[in-house]
Amino acid sequence: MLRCLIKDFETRPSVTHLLEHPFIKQAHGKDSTLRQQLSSLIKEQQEHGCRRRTRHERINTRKTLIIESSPDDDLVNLEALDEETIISHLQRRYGDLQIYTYVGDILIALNPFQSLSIYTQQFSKLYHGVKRSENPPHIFATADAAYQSMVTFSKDQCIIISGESGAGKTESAHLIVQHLTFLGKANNRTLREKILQVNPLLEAFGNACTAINDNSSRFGKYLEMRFTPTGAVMGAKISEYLLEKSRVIKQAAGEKNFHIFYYIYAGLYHQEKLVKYGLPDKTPPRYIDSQNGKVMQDIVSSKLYKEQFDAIQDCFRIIGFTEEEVNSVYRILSAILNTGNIEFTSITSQHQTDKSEVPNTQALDNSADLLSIGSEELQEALTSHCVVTRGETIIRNNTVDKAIDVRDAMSKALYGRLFSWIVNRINALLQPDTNICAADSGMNVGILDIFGFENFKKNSFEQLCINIANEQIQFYFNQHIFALEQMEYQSEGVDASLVEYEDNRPILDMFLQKPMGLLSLLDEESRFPQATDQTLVDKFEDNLRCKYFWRPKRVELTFGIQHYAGKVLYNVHGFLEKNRDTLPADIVVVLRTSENKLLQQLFSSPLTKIGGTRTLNLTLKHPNRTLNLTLKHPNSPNVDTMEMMRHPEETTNMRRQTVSSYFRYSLMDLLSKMVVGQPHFVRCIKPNDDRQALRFCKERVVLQLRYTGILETVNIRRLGYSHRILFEEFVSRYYYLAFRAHQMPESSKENSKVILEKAKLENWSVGKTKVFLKYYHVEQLNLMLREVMARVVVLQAYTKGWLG
Ligand code: AD9
Ligand code: MG
Repeated sequence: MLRCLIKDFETRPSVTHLLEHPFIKQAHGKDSTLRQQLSSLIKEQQEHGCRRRTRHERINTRKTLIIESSPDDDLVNLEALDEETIISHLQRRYGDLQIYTYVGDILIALNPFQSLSIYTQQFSKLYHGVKRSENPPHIFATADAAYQSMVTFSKDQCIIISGESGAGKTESAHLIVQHLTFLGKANNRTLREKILQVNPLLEAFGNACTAINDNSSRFGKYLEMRFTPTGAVMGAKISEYLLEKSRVIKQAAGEKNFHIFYYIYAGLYHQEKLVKYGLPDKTPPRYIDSQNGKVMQDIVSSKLYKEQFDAIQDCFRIIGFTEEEVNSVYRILSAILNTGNIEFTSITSQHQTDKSEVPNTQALDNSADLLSIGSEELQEALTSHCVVTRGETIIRNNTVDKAIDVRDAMSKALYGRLFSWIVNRINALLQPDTNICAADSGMNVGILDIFGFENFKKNSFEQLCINIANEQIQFYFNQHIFALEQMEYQSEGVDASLVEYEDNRPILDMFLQKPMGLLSLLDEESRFPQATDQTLVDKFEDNLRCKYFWRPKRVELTFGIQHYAGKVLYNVHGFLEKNRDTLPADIVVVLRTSENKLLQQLFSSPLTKIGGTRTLNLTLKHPNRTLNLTLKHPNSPNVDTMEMMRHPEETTNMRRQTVSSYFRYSLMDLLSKMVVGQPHFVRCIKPNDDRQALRFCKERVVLQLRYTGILETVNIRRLGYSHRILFEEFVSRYYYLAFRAHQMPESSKENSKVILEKAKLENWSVGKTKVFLKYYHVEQLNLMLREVMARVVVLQAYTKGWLG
């Protein structure tokens, strides 16, 4: 028992829960060494917990860290709040390499486009359980705020990182995980190391070089880190969203395939194992050679790719994948590359027209061998298909074009399923250890890092999905910062100036509404075999009559959308096929015959059923805000069918599940995960489009500040109350600050005021049922509470005679 108490002291900054500890209540303990340990820990906590060293003391003791916090760390403290002042302020800070700035409790992160030495362990120590104003703004401070809030109030937290492509979301997510693993200092070092390997591994498979970002996330990721009630990290879980599978088979000019393909090709080349994996060593496989041969030299001569390959091997090993599993992964990746090299030619005979065949079977044989399936069966499934009419099965030939489509569909399916399998496997390997703590007694910090808003020269279905997801995140931000705020002030009769903001709900409705939203129209058109790109864009034009949609006059097959982040032109070429995302049943049947265990798993799921048409109501419940907001997206799929819908393309025998309906569901699923936690926002900003260090392009920054609502946020954070707590909760949480421990005062407005006055806070307000606080009040109250509690514990320890 004593040992457990000591662990609590070490891991948990707040000592509140210790008062309820049976050990404190009925002191007994025979082990004198442990008692001594406890007594010194209590003393230590007394020194560091009750009176932390001031900022100057710390700076003096750590001469290497020349860091200063100042009032202008927070835009809310600026005297003038006009756009020009805010921009100049951010520009000056950026010039001083102060890339982080607060807007109240929101963190703005300007991409430095250079390595900074502010993420070392020394900094981790500095941003650990201290008042935010003691240090300059930092991504670690946001992670620390989420962690402290989770531990103190035993509530789930959620860190939402947003910003356009290349703004720094993924880097920020890494840094948050790094700091959280530091804070959640589990005794289990291995677990910490495993968690740190997750991001690099997933990025190898899910990131790629685009025209905007060399390491662009091509999937959305929600990483939940799980902690014990005392704040020790105990596991992690990833949810992935909408991997851009089409990249496997084709990349836009100047872009590349997923990183892993280059890593594996370079790695196997240097290990002289290309032959073992059936890969050609003169010209690289077509899927990774978008520049017709030029890439070969880059891949094999790049030290980076080879090093990354070694690093990925380490990631697999540290996380706990078996050698057999890793080998299977390499075999499937090599099989995909070989599949891409399968060519078809057309043969016409008297009886059969437009039949395709594989003239050179080398790539086909390699692919079949790597997948442990029969080469002839694979060829059959690529060049023909079964049709069942009136109970009879007829075999029809595939044309060359059709065979190419089937080949590419197979590659995409293989990669998509492999990716999902890797995620599931990581989740299994990082599952919380229920020996440490019952699975349901832990708490989470979730970190959201999705693909950022994109606007290329040519935008397709993938950009549309990415940008809709960003609309949804922006909507969620608006709900928290503005809408809930305004509604609640009104209902509680609290005076606060209402702030105007750009509500993007109409745009989101235009996409998601049923039956006339853009995604529904796309689904409807995808069901007609005769539909073409032209009929699709005409359908959009006929039905989407709102100011956010337009059809440019002289540009064929194109439509424009006025997104919250700017205008984007989309080319509908290939929309229907991408949305249908069909994988012929013949291919599934062949792949299921594989002798490879991993492949069997990937294709073993039974044919899936489409989700129900129940309405999914989401309720935004902020821990401190009990006002509920219901987001209705009619006819969203039934929650229970979520797992079954992971692979929409298999629904051959039933109503077909399209990518867009799966995507719509994924968005709902993501939101439902996010709304259970208390949100913390990080807004990443890209200071220039040339990825240049220290270049601050005013126009680009202003634009991002405008469309993300940061300018309005400055106002509302200054004038408004970011925290509102029911009297009941407030009094029970903070009564120690004004009453004696045994008093248990009544949960009333009056007693809430007594506590606030006693704490000497200013500018708060009380409504009909709640206390309204500024973002900095909560921090001050918690710090005071921690100090008081530490004193109580020490006092009790003295009373029980442990320290005497
Ligand atoms: V995308 O939507 O996935 O295309 P992100 O994730 O917003 O995008 P990312 O984190 O990948 O952008 O950052 C782009 C590049 O900016 C990185 O590869 C780094 O070179 C650079 N970057 C971003 N943040 C930092 C940082 N804190 N320190 C140093 C950074 N470099
Ligand atoms: Mg990213």
